[in-house]
Amino acid sequence: MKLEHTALLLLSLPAASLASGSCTNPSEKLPMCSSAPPPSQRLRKEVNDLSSFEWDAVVEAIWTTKNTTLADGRERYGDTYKTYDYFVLQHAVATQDSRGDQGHFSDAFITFHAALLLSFEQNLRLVDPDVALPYWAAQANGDIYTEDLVGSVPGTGEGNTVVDGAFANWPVTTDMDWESDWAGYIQDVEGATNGYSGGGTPGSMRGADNFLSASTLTRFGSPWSYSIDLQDKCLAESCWAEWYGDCIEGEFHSGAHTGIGGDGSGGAEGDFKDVVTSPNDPVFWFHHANIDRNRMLWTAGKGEEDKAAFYGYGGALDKDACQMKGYCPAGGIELTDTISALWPFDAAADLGVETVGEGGRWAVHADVICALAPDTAAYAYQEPQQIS
Ligand SMILES: *[C@@H]1O[C@H](CO)[C@@H](O)[C@H](O)[C@H]1NC(C)=O
Ligand SMILES: [Cu+2]
Repeated sequence: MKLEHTALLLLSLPAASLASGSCTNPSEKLPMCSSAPPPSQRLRKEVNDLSSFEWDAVVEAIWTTKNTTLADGRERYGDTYKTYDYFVLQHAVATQDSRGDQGHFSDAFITFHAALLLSFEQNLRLVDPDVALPYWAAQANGDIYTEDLVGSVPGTGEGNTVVDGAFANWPVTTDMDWESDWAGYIQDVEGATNGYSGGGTPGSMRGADNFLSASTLTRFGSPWSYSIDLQDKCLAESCWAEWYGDCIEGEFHSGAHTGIGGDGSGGAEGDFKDVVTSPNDPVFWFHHANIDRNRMLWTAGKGEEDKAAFYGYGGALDKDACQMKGYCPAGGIELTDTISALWPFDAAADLGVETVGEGGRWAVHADVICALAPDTAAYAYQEPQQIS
């Protein structure tokens, strides 16, 4: 079954009415983790709050991961260095798991993306230890589509390619050799096979249904922002299913992808709209960091009882969060399951956390809720200073 970001906008589920302080975890009982608070937390700031020096450092580090090969990067930055495309494909494989999407349209959306962002940020910090991933609060008075920031939407180059901004002419890989360069990252997972090996045009690092063939970042859509009321509404939601399924999905998350990415002709989707490879557009990181910030804000507002119930994270039993009834993946999204096991996160090396998962290596969903909590993560979000 193919799900698109668009499809989700059309859905509106009836809001379940659970009183606050009453989240239960329907999938399993787990002891709450005992992660110690970190000695200090680096600050993830709103893009408009970075000094130009800080923003330039972020941009430079992102470009460096795009431009530096795996071999050169390992030599310069150490054995855990990854190229930018590694993260694009880790995301792609999550979406094409034979059990169903391991990163979208279920409770696992938040945990998968929080892990992906942290791994990406840690990789940037190998290149430049002073950077932290910024977020984009996406309010109308915080315009990001500028020459200084992420450039125009729609793209103003030929075929709506993005030719201005910090990521002007950003390369999207169109000569990928999946078998020789990437297939080796796929793990053996019982009951799961990988369905990703490339895009709609041969060699393209895009989704199989996307016939966009441009070799640089393309945006067909229009500027997108949300009203702060939407954020407030989400923060007031009770438990995981209501918060994610009824509030964060739809306008908040998919609205940006669909609105900015847009559609071209002949089956071409803008890069940010392609649910398989949307990290091809660097705005991905800033948008998803804002969603992760909302996770932090929302959980910080909850009591100990809800925390002990993992805020009602319900995995496959959480039919409200599995937006399309009957869509839930056939496995992989319970608290103690490895996050996107076909191409997983190494808890220590990629995320800097200890996992409660079996075997002690791959991060599980519970780790995000425990070890990447407001008081346990190595990072925290600074509230927006410039925009409201
Ligand atoms: C990366 O390569 C692009 C050309 O594709 C170039 O414009 C940019 O300056 C390079 N940046 C870094 C940090 O290597
Ligand atoms: Cu995604």
